[in-house]
Amino acid sequence: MAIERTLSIIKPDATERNITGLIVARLEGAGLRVIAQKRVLWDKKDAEEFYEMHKDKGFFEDLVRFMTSGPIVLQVLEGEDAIQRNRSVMGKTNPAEADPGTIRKDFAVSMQRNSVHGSDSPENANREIDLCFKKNEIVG
Ligand code: FUP
Repeated sequence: MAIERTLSIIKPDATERNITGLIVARLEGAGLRVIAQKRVLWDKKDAEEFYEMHKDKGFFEDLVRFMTSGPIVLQVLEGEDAIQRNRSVMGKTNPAEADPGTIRKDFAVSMQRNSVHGSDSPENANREIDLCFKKNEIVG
């Protein structure tokens, strides 16, 4: 398996409930290494640019409002098969459909307040990492 990097976000519903450490423990327990991390507050433009692939969807405005409603934690995760590995530990988008033991099953509140984001392809991982981090913020 190739060593990959992926972009992870701990969303406002999780920072609000003070469970970022619990989520990082799940990621690390799944064999992923946090090689960059920062807590930020996105403005509307940041969220719209990050989620631009969803701009025509009915949920876009609500998603942007939610993602700017409080602090988020941006991370670059590294590990074997990191993109798929992170998606597996996250669980399905809708927590009601997520498998037992996944982050979304155990922590998410709803489809929107679903605690974490993870890149879904190598192309999106590169794009999202470049959007969120400068090269010198990724320190291994
Ligand atoms: P995921 O890759 O699992 O984060 O899911 P998507 O890229 O399909 O969706 C991005 C975010 O939009 C989700 F995390 C939550 C939100 N969303 C909704 O609020 N309603 C929907 O019907 C679909 C997605």
